Amino acid sequence: MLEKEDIIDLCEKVNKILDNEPSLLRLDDIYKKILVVGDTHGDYDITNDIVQKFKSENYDFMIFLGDYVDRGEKAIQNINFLLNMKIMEPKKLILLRGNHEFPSMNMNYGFYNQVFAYFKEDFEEVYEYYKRTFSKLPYAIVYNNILMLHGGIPIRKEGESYTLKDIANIPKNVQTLEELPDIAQQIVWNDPKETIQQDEFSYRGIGYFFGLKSFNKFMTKNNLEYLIRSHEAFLGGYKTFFNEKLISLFTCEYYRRGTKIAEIIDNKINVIDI
Ligand SMILES: [Mn+2]
Repeated sequence: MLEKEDIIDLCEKVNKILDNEPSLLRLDDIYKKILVVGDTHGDYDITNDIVQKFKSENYDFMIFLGDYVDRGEKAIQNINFLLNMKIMEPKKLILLRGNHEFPSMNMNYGFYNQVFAYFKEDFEEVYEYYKRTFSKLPYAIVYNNILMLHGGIPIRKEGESYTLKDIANIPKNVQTLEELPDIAQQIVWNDPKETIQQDEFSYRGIGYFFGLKSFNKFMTKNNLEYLIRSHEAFLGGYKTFFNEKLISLFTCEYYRRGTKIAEIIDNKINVIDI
């Protein structure tokens, strides 16, 4: 049985680690064997399977692309397990922020209610700790010519593309979606779309769809070749876009559309089963 004090202790320990991580991380190429994981949305069982695979097959590094809570039933277990892993392996695990690591989402998609059901009279205090920890998660990571983030590349409506430096300059500790700068909102919400060239407003009501031209412009400007992202549940657990330069992964069972992860070995990306 978890107590309020356990969550406070867990979050405070993780916060100390996350406070040293910038909004944009750069992964050293001394790491040769990397796992990349899409949305897990409270699917603790699959997260556990992935961590076992990571250990038994001697991967060097593991990146989760966000959306740890909401939707699935075991969200408290899932996030606690990942935060514990982060404390044990701070240099081998990166947890990026997804669009569900925000209070307005948690209030509507399950996590807030799960925290209430479990912690009863302590729930507000417990939720405050999770909320603060979520605000310290980084937004993106670069490994050689591969960029990884939750939703999509950010679109600048006028002038030049955003740069990696702009991503690096996103302030940390912003707790709500409403206070988040546009570039960071887009990173956690945007989606690729093959049938447009540039970009258009998203049906989601927040963020944009981006097409091939906008994608190429951003990638060229930043000397990048591949983008690995999550955020959408495609049949089979993954989908590629833009001549296979964008790989979209989804890793939880919630929608029953299939689960996939990716491995990067010697800078080559393979989509694999889990
Ligand atoms: Mn998402």
